[in-house]
Amino acid sequence: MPINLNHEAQVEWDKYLEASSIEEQIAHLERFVGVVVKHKGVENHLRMAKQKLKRLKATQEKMRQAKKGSGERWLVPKGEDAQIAIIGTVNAGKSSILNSLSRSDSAAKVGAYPFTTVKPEVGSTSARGARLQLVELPAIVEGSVRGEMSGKLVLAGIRNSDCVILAIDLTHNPVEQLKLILKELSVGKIRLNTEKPSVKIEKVGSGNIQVFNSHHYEGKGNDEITEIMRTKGYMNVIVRFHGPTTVDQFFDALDYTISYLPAIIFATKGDVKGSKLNYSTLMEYISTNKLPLEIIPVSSSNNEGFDSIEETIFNKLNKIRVFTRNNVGDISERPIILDKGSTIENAIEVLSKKMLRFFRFARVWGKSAKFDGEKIGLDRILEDGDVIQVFA
Ligand SMILES: Nc1nc2c(ncn2[C@@H]2O[C@H](COP(=O)(O)OP(=O)(O)O)[C@@H](O)[C@H]2O)c(=O)[nH]1
Ligand SMILES: [Mg+2]
Repeated sequence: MPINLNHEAQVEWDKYLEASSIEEQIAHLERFVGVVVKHKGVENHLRMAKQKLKRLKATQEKMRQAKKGSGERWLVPKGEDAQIAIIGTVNAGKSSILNSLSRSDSAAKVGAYPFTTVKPEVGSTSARGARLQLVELPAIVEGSVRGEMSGKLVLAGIRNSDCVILAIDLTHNPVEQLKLILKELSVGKIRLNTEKPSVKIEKVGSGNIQVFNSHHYEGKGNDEITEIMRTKGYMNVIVRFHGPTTVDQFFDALDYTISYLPAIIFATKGDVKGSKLNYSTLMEYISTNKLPLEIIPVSSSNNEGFDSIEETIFNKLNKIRVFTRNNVGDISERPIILDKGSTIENAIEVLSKKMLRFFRFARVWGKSAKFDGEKIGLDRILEDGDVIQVFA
């Protein structure tokens, strides 16, 4: 053990040697690399530490993959442009929604008794060419987050999706169902229709905790920010606020395990007597509590409320559909699916990387075009429904 380490680095090194788990070893090695004062005498030591760190991280990743393979066996792999999870309490009408939305014949069986769905049921539909995979997950119950009724897998299934349909049964206690689901999801670190906090955190080698734009922070200022970061174990980081941030949002920003997902409530069984009253009770609860949730009333029995619902779902995804046109003017049936704000360069990357190398110009029709067939370069931002033709 070299004796020319600075005190802080020595402490971290000792803790690394005593650590009992791979996570702890990684944490202390990372801190060691961050705090060590560099000079010729420690060069070899530092190199060795970095190599160990690399190996430990590789091992950790392997363990993580192995766990995924065994623990979450029934996660439905994403096979389409987007995956939509249908969730709700027992008998809420999830399978019926899946059936009403699905275009395939292999739709789910609907049972008139609880606990029908013990593993996901899968269907599919499309929204102007974009393929939506529908996954009905087993019911959410009190204690899902602790693992009741395969709850851990249900939550993993939700996190794996791109959008959530929340089935709420209008024939009894809709507010209780919503509260239960939101509680389980909140403890399970899933946030619905919530923007990610406007905070960027960047780990750096040294320099303690540096805060920028703290006027956006709605708590008690710089000292509080630094204090919170310290108690969470952060040492050398740059914290940058990009917009208004409450204390709760700041805590969320420090937690990388939180999932943010778009969601829509489907209020089911609207044909049943008494459902209208329950519907207004639910609406009132949502508006009084300013919940960022919209409700679509549906009836699977009467097939009501499902008109152009695929468009509504697609619009929640923050994605755009871009169609391609060939040299004889035919337009593709299937669009390329891109994140909102994508450019024509992003579209071509999906089509063919080779094409990008030989790109000369493109033409565009649709919302982003100033006129039909406008000639554009790589940086044009595309809009949903645009048609492009690429010349290479
Ligand atoms: N009247 C009526 N009954 C419905 C409707 N949707 C579902 N149900 C009934 O509610 C029960 C549970 O439906 P299901 O879709 O299996 O719920 P899941 O357990 O959430 O999948 C079944 O008896 C369905 O026939 C609806 O729109 N109207
Ligand atoms: Mg079901």
